[in-house]
Amino acid sequence: MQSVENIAEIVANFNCNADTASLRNFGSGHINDTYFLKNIDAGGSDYLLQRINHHIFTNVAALTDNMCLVINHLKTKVNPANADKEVMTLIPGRDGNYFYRDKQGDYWRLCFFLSDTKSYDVVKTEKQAFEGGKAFGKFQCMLADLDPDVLFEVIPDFHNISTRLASLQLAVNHDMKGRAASVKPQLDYIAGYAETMQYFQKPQQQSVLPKRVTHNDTKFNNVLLNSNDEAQCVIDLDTVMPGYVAYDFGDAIRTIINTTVEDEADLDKIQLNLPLFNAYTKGYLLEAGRFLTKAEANSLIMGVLLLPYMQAVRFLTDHINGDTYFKTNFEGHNLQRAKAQLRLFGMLDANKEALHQTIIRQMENFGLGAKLSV
Ligand code: GN1
Ligand code: MG
Repeated sequence: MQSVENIAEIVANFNCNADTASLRNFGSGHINDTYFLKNIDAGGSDYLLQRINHHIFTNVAALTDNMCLVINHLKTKVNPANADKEVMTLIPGRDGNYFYRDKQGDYWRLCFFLSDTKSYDVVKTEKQAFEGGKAFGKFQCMLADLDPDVLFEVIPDFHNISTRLASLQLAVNHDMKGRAASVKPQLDYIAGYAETMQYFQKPQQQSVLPKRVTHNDTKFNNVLLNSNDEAQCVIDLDTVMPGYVAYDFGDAIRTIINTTVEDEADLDKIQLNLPLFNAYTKGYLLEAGRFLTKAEANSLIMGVLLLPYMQAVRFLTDHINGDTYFKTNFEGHNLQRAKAQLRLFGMLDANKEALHQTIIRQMENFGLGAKLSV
């Protein structure tokens, strides 16, 4: 485990009852470091401690303001009796801030751990997928009346594929590690779809698609299900900022429809699980159908294609740059991730008509076609 030598200093700065001896690694994030801490009092709530990667999240104060705004808004929308179970709760530091900067310059936050919850890297059942869809749909729905302009853009152009492609080209031009030539097949493949994938950057789309408060990291493991596999809480609010709903739909589908993990080495194991796609879409539209416009509903399929494509571009860029952004477990990990995401993208692209029809059919099942505002 990566040691936290100054754990006593950090914990002393939060109003908490954490047992520092119980510290252990938690979760599988690629950016922040997350730790679990037990409560000293048996029966008291346990904690999650996170070191916020301030090389990537360069304005931790503004990011924290975003999180607080969103958390407070969500807590007004859920049943007050369950608010602390359905919405994450940040614990203030002794100075009243919801983060603490230690003597080494690292940034930390603490929140309550939600007991009896589960998260899944790979979805197994239609119930899990349906509940995940409901959770992310409800999340968007509860935030639909929050003005996105009040939120700080935590990472500018986060889901702007034009910018991501430009960063890939820059990495190739610099070729710091001499890796560009060996990934020519992947670069050529990406280039072949560059024009089509810039759909959300086109003025005709931007003029009809509303910017909303979106999560921007809707991997399935960012929704906590309870012990009965029912949706309980959406977590990882670092990247909550203005965006298009199709980004969140697409990123969730990227992890749900894939029969295997994001970084699968054996590309033939990557298959599309269509019943899970159907179930997620059903759960999502059940909630998001309350506010989606017709243009947004029609754009969902482009999100499904874009997110794995963009993820491949990002992983490949990091591989060429020498693995400076995403945490890696072995040499070539980012390349393996990029190849897996490209295989997934290819399969989604080949099935896009059928997937789009599924979305339309689900909308009609709920009578949403008529209800959608234009
Ligand atoms: C990163 O750290 P984690 O796993 O929550 C990344 C996401 C990617 C994801 C890929 C700030 O999220 O954008 O989709 O890895 N977060 C950031 O698994 O770049
Ligand atoms: Mg994240």
